[in-house]
Amino acid sequence: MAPFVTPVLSPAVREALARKRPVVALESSVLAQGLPIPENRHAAERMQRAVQSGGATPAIAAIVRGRGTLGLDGADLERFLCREGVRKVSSRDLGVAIAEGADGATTVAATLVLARAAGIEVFATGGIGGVHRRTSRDLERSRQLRDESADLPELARSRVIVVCAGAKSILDLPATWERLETLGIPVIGYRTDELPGFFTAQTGISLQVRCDTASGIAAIARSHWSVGNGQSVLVVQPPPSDCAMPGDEMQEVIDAALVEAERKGIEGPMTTPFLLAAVSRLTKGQSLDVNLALLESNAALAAEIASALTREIDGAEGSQS
Ligand code: PSU
Ligand code: MN
Repeated sequence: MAPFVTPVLSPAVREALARKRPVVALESSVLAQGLPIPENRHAAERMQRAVQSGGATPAIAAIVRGRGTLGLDGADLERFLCREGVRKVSSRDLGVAIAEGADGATTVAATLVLARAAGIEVFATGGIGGVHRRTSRDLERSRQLRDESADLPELARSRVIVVCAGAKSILDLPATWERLETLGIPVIGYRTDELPGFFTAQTGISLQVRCDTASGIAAIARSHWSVGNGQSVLVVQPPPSDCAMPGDEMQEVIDAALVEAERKGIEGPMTTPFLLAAVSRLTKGQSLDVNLALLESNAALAAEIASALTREIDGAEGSQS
């Protein structure tokens, strides 16, 4: 078997990890595929600043010219923000991108693989991928077939706390919710009792666990892993209330985007980026404001949780000595 190669770390990330200081992983697919130019740059700046303000070190994950990297910055980050020749990389694409020496923007799934390899325990993103809605093409081919993100199985094997705003209603939310349960992935509502739907706080899906403090979330994650569980702990936070969109308005837009995707025969990895772009066009950019605001607030919460986790370790070490 080929030797295990750990990701390349930026000096800041390397130092923080060596000193056991809080680090928050960030994905790059949202920058290179999920958001348009120039909002992708604003997102990178706002997320990294929010992590730093929370006392943690941001670590953007990516495949940089074939090397798994945590702490994408400088000229490399610029290339990703200009999006030229940067492919979308999910977990199964990692090996191909590395072998080909390519630039690859990592999805939640691929970011989890890199975070795991580097020992990073907290990750902030916008929305996770999930079970897509069944299209009429799916029905034509087979009753069983439908698109399902690799984010879900990867969440099921990564001991990482993932902070997000739920999943977008471009997905089949009830099916996604059920799959999270099947996979044994705890979902904790941060200051909410309802699963958020990314642009909106309301989806009508009731959560079973709510926790209003970062230290409480850190404690739940430690307990979850203490019995030998290997799944992520998913923390869901509603979008900031001053810019969240009404659920019914969003539904119309999403339905229109789905019709357009079907008509154009969009499928596979192009589906998520296509739907995101269509939603932003149909809301005349309003969805982008929410998107940036929630990315920032998720990054801030992740930094708080990462700090609480390191305090727990400090506390445990302190009590042993
Ligand atoms: N959801 C969003 N914005 C995004 C994505 C999802 O609101 O940018 C991206 C993430 O990188 C996620 C990926 O991991 O899309 C899921 O893609 P797929 O469904 O092809 O697995
Ligand atoms: Mn897919």
